Amino acid sequence: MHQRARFFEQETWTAGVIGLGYVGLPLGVNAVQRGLRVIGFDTSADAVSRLGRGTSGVEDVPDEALQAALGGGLETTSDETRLGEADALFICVPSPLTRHREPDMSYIEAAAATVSRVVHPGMLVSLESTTYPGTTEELIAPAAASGGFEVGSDVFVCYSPERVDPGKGRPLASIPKVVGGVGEASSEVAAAAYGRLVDQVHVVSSPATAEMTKLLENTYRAVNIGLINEMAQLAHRLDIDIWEVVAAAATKPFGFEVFYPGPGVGGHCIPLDPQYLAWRAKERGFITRFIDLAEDANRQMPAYVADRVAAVLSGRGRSLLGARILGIGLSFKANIADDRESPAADVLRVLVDRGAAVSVWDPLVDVAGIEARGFESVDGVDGECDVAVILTDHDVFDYEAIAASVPVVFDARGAYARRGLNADNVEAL
Ligand code: SAJ
Repeated sequence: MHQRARFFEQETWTAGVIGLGYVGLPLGVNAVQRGLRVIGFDTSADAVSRLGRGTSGVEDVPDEALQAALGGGLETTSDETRLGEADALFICVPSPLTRHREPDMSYIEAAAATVSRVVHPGMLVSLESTTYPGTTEELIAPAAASGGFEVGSDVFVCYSPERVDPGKGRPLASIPKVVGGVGEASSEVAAAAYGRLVDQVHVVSSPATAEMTKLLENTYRAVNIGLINEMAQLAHRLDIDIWEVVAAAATKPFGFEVFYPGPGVGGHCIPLDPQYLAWRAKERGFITRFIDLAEDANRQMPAYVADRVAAVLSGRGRSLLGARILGIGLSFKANIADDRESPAADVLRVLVDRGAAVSVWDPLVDVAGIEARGFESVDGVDGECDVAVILTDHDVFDYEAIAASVPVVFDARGAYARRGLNADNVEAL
């Protein structure tokens, strides 16, 4: 075994985490729980001081877990020079899209610049942010090599995609980790380091293979969600209940994974990640038709849901113009508070643009977040609405009480069908 791999396997080393968001913070807290020292770095001084006071702000890291980590070896800082004390750096920064839906590499580039300033002999540098194949070799390896170091002997570089499933409370250490190093030695060193963080490490032959692995995982989801959204529209046209069809198909014990139709695709992964692959493919003159088709299918769902709501109202002699609509659920998926890239917000904006008066009830999203989007926030069914629209099916809602309190419900999430609930004033996607 490479002597540096043995160090990571056997010694108590220091991890440096760049980016303390929904990926970096869980990684840092987990590393402390696994007996390591952690220097958590973020460019946001506010985030650093909030975390230093023991307030997580990240759904999957309870304040208590953060506070225990702070007492057990986690330090948070906005002073990047502190990262020079780390034996391994884990880059967990955002990889969003620009306004033109192209990769915004500014965060990864900034992290690479930090690496070039703090890297020292023996350091492992791992990129975890979702990105197009080639990023680690083209951006991270040169940064780690700056100062004349050689990757694979003086320093070690790999890519290891983050795998989080927000809101499910799945322990990070239980999620297998894919690792691809720049050369054999980097793979060995990275596998040893990650072997201290998670229970199962799967080594692949290159960083690009690992980068592509992550994009396959999330493109698979985007394409299958696009498929079921198209199937839902077809089923409605054929007067077939798609929720009944999905429940029936789900009885197949092999060869079928359940995906549900909905008002669109939100979050900071599924709507964005496939575009990183599509962009790199286009650079190589390859058109990723499935990615483009899924993007079309998913991005037109908010308008489709608004059309269905308009049809429900016109069936009751009402038009959207002046209709009072209660949007139930704002976050981008059930049982979490995160409303970033939320399709629920897209549906509500279409309804407002078409003349409806909209209020929003989501007990998981703070009122300020709802009002910042220009929606009135309510804390229940006030009975005054013409239609209630289920946009995010949190478990906390009493769906039977909702149906009993409003004239009609449009259920864009199959909340009633999936809970075996019946109400004759509920229409579903
Ligand atoms: N959605 C549907 N129908 C489905 C599944 C999801 O409409 O059948 C919608 C959701 O409502 C949501 C969006 O798609 O708006 C994304 O849903 P998601 O379940 O993929 O949730 P994320 O983005 O928080 O987490 C995903 C991870 N989820 C799962 O593996 C279940 C995974 O794809 C990645 O580990 C993670 O993004 C990431 O960070 O890349």
